[in-house]
Amino acid sequence: AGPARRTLQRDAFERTQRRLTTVIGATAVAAVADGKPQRTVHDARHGTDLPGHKVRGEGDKPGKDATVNRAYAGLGATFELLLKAYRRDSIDGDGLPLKATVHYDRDYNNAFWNGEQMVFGDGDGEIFLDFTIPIDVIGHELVHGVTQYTANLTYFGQPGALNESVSDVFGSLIKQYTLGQTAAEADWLIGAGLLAPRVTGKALRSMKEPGTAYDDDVLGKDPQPATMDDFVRTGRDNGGVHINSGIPNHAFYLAATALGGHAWERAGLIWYDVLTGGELKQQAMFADFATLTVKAARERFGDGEELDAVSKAWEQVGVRT
Ligand code: ASN
Ligand code: ZN
Repeated sequence: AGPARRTLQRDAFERTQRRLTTVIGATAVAAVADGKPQRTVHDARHGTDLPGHKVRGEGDKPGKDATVNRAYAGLGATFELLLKAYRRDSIDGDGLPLKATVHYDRDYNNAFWNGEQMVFGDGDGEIFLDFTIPIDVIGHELVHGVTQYTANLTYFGQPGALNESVSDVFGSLIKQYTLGQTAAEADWLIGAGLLAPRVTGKALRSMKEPGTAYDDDVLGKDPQPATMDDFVRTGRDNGGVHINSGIPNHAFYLAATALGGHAWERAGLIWYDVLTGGELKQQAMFADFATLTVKAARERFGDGEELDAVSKAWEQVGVRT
């Protein structure tokens, strides 16, 4: 078999072992994957040019800037969960170098994946603090990259809320994996530690109790529903992508806690199978996603407690499978 055919025959595991790393002239040099990330962190120095000035590369020792060090560690934790739990070699499954820019703009109250890299604001200190503080937020943003390379869920309405939810699910799993927590031990919050002291709240979102993350004069009340009875129809926020994500988030929480143990091992694997399995359409609705998780649970674990937990979880949030 020639190189092209061998490329086609590589399975996901082999891709993590062997990948193209450099092209010198016309010569492609294959290198054995080392199971390590290739991280670079840049500093925008409060400007908006990307990627900005490189301040830390892979293997470099920690520097003085805690924001840079947190970003570097968060990229590493995300890489590690993907590799160890799902045998995925980086965001694209093929060793994509992980790039992050910190200190983006001034008082910038967000973090995002721009299609190529991570960008973190420092927050304004009034509502939000530094967006590199919660490791689940770092993971959330990077998982937008995984979704982009796999199911590529359309960022509007229900498919958009699924896109958001997948980022919350794996963002939370990255935190749980890093802390070695079981489903029972996890806080199931997204963005704990991000809210400024004067804001009344605990986090950006709660997968355990959507709608209870904050209730504040400035931010208002957490608008997330936990079940379809409270589904929000709105044109804002791309059709409520950060609002209705509470429903699939809660379904994952229910399935994972019913199963117990490490959530990334069974519930997480089922969700990962759906995200990357090729059957999830870009325009998938909650019911489509739910049906595929039931199918994935059966294919992965047979007719057992995983299937039961996943089916019951969707039923509890009012999504028919
Ligand atoms: N932090 C936001 C998110 O990941 C930014 C965005 O892309 N809307 O959902
Ligand atoms: Zn997001």
